[in-house]
Amino acid sequence: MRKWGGLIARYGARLAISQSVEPVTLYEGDTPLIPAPRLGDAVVPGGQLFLKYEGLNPTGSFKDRGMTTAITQAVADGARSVVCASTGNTAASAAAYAARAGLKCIVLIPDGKIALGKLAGAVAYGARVIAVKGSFDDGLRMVREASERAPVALVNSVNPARLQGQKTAAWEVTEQLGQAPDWLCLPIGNAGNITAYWLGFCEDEKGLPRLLGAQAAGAAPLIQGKQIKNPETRATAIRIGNPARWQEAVSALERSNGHVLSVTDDEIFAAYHMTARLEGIFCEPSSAAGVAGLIKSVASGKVNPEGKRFVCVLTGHGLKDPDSAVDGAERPISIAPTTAAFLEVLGV
Ligand code: AN7
Repeated sequence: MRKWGGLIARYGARLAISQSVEPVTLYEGDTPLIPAPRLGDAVVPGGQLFLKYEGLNPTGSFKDRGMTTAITQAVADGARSVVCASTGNTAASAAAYAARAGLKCIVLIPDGKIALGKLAGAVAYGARVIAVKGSFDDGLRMVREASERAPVALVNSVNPARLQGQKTAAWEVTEQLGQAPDWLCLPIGNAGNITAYWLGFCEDEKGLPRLLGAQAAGAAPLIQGKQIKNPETRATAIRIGNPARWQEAVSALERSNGHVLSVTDDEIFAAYHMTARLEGIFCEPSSAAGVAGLIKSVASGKVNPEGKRFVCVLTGHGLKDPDSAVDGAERPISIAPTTAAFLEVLGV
């Protein structure tokens, strides 16, 4: 029987965190890299497309990779409480790992701007959830300042232990594909994940992909070259106007000879539906931003797909955001409980 004990058990000293305590783990990581031939035909003709399905982590997003290391480090440091600001997934993940470790968890979310499945997670795992009348960026400023004055550990990706866990996704991609892909495509919000992937690929020394980063058009500080005061997008996970790891992201994009662009909400949702309907893989809208960015880059000629291998990172599960899935979709028709009524629907 193959044993999986989570990321810290697997990678040990390759993760620069304290090794002095038992890992706090929910057996995160080891997510599948799924070939996507039908989506690939549509998106990268002449190339090959794979989806790294991070929605299959224990709380439904890639955040669990960084949370096993951040919460383990917090325990090693003697913390009793952890805090974060979050557009939702970090909150749910922090809440789960804090519960696992017996720590208190307090999360700040932007009031009214978080998907239902993420709020449900944070509440279910017993976090104290506080809604801020402002953006994620306001929340992050508040927890940064508060964690300097109060005895609480900050577990946002400004915490270096987070990147230590998240970089493992790059190692898995290279191992699963047999080599690094030509392009790795992902959404950019607070820019922790792109920073962590680049760190992982560089440390691994098994080849470097070019990075393709996508931001939502209404929350695209990297493309506009300035902070966005009131970021707006229906992809609420990446509704961020002042990314904490902005400089690291810019540097990773440059060094990888990558490409960064913005995609509209309509483009994000088109990619979201294509991924689900062509491959049966349901991700949340923000995750589809990476796919949308790839579609747009191929269409504009920035990326030539011929003979190339592409990995799109699907950062979160579609069930995180049920409203986005059903909004605007046709409602199920309602019929009498008879076979005759059903046959009529079938047109027989
Ligand atoms: C599904 O949970 O920032 O660029 O507070 O949930 O590393 O921020 C989430 C971000 C992409 C962007 N996809 O990653 C939070 C939060 C999903 C996300 C991102 C997020 P980063």
